[in-house]
Amino acid sequence: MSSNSIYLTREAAQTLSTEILLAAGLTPDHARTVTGSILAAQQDECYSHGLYRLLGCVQTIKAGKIDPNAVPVVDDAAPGIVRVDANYGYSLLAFETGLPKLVSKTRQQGIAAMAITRCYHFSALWPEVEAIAETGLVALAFTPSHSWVAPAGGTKPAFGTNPLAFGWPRPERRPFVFDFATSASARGEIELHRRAGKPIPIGWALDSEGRDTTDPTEALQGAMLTFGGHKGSALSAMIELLAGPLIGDMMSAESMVFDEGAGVTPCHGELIIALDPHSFLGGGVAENLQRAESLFHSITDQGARLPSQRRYEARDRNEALGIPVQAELLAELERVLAELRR
Ligand code: NDP
Ligand code: PYC
Repeated sequence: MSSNSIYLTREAAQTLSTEILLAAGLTPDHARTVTGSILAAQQDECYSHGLYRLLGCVQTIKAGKIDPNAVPVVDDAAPGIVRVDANYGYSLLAFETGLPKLVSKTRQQGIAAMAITRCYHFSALWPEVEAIAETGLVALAFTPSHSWVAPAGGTKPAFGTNPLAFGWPRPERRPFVFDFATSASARGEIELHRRAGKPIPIGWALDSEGRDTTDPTEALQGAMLTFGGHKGSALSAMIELLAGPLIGDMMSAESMVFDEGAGVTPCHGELIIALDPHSFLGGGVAENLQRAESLFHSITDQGARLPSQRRYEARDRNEALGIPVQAELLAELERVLAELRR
């Protein structure tokens, strides 16, 4: 939490987010699911996908491309596949609608996948893999975005920021979860640096001439870079393919064309894969999950931390304190709500 931040009660933050989204025109179900994701991110201090995203939601709804009334349609496509057509609404209601079928198919088959298609997607993926891992399943999630990221060795955008998230169930503990963009940073993180007037580290992006830059505005106009050079580049390509052609939806470059310069939240698909340890292991689940714990201990016992540890600590701290929000952002959101009501 930064020095110019204050705490809102959970109810106040929920009311503010819900009222903005309803006033912008979303249905109550979309407003509820979008608010759920945004507040989870804000409470866990994942600010690039927290309350600040409401500004992008309002801009996206005003631009008139998203269907604010979209009702997701579930298709039981195959024994191990559920498809959810978001019908050009936000991804989050589609995820909520398809999740019970994904979980039941995974328990029946041992492995199942959910393809969400034709969705507007702005959110962090960890709430999704964490929710699946909380049911005792292992989960992976992938999504493209807009082509903002250059391949390793190139200078022109070809990939999205393409996040990859993983969740693993732990006995008596919150799941082991990681979730990161395959670009060196999420685009939202660069936008937050721009808003704060702060430089970005070298290695995050190139300017439009293909030179290293620390200027967030130049970075947003140029090309972002993948993390880990060719490794992040290959993972990013994999995500384009898995959550694009494999499920019949747009890759990041196609989603950018579909945007027609509106500059709103990307529209594309998302792929979620779930695996049931019981089907793989029969009676040996407890013993094998215990073996996984020894891996986690080998990390933490030497003073390193697990991914999500910071997030879970923030969640617990803010459970008592409230939802942290920067004073300037809060004022901006209140102005946006007042304008929407005018
Ligand atoms: P980060 O680079 O901040 O990395 C996030 C992951 O790495 C978290 O799991 C984090 O755990 C873990 N981590 C960070 N530091 C350490 C450390 N020292 N030791 C161990 N683990 C560590 O995230 P990004 O900026 O790449 O992505 C942020 C978010 O943006 C993600 O939630 C992603 O889903 C979202 N995103 C969404 C997109 C979309 O199209 N919808 C596109 C791109 C990104 P912890 O949280 O505990 O710090
Ligand atoms: O931060 O890169 C990002 C992002 C893209 C779409 C949603 N978040």
